[in-house]
Amino acid sequence: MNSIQNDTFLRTLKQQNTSYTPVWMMRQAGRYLPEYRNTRKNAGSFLELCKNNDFATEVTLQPLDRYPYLDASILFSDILTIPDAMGLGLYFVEGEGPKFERPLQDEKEIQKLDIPNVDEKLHYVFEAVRAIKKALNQRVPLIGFSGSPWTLATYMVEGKGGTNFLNIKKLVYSRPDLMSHILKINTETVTKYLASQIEAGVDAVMIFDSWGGALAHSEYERYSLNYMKVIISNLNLLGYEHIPKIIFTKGGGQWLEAQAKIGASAIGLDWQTDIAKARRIIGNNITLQGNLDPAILLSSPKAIVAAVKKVLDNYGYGEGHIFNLGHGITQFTPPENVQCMLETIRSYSQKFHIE
Ligand code: 1CP
Repeated sequence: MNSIQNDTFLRTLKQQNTSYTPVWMMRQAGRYLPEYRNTRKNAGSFLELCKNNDFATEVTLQPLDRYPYLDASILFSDILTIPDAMGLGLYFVEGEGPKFERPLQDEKEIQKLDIPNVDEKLHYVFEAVRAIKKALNQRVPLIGFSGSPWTLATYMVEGKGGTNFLNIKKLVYSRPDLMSHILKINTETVTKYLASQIEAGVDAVMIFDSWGGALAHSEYERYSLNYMKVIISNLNLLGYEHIPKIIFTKGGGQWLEAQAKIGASAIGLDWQTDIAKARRIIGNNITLQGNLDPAILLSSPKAIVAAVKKVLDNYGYGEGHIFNLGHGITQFTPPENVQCMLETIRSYSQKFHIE
């Protein structure tokens, strides 16, 4: 049962025929949009935007209202809602990004870490999904998401973003037992979190492994990929085989063979990865999502048109490509440059879909 009006994104996740390449952008609701900054001011804080259904719905729909050529929406929330629900105390300092009041700093705290009551502590997320689905009125699909167990752990141990990951890597190399305790708890929690988002109505889920690329080559599968694999298997066992699952490891372009084996419907690529080579490695049974450098959107329409065409040319003919940025859109992006990117994708991509 799928009565979504624009199902191009969902069809591409199943490698089915479409007449153009669908697109959405990581962080498409955010600070580059004046209407977002305005709503955020009214809400008072970022967390209030996430916790209040009306605000979360408003900002989720803002990019879709501005850009009719977007083919998917993404739940407005954050990956850090999970450690917050675990009691770590998420807060934001203006201009400094997210922080935790109680990061995991010693063995005792790590041993005490437990799976939270997701439906109770994160009910505001599932309510937001229901409210957004209603407001979307089947225009485009809604993507639900979570951080990967490893990426969540980086924030839980480091206590904030923007570090060089030395605390967590010390734990990896000196106390793998404690590391695996955290990752197992995160895996159970993420499974439950995504299952409840699906029950609330999301049409696809994405696991953001934003910091998987911080791991050494020899440690990526053990500390990040394998736990994403467990989440996908768990969701399938719970009866959600039909829900497409996207994984994205930032800095993960050298591990594509391994990523292709965990049962994901799509693999996200950052801008450092060659999408043509990725397609040769992965084949045509898994969709690729990406991978324009978000910094190109700071340049001129001429440069943007050329760069967008290059990504589409490099993927080449046939189905199975969802256009996206290689990471989140930056807050300094002029909104009209996004329009230029979207128009180019819509017009130029059609030739790649003629049977
Ligand atoms: O208004 C503000 O000041 C808040 C900025 C902001 C926004 C708009 C944060 C804080 N989170 C979000 C929303 C958000 N975060 C979305 C929703 C909507 C959308 O895409 O349109 C999503 C999917 C996320 C996911 C997220 N949060 C990730 C994974 C994706 C990625 O970018 O790698 C990560 C790593 C976070 C942590 C986080 N939350 C916020 C910030 C600034 C950060 C990054 C912190 C760091 O530097 O490590």
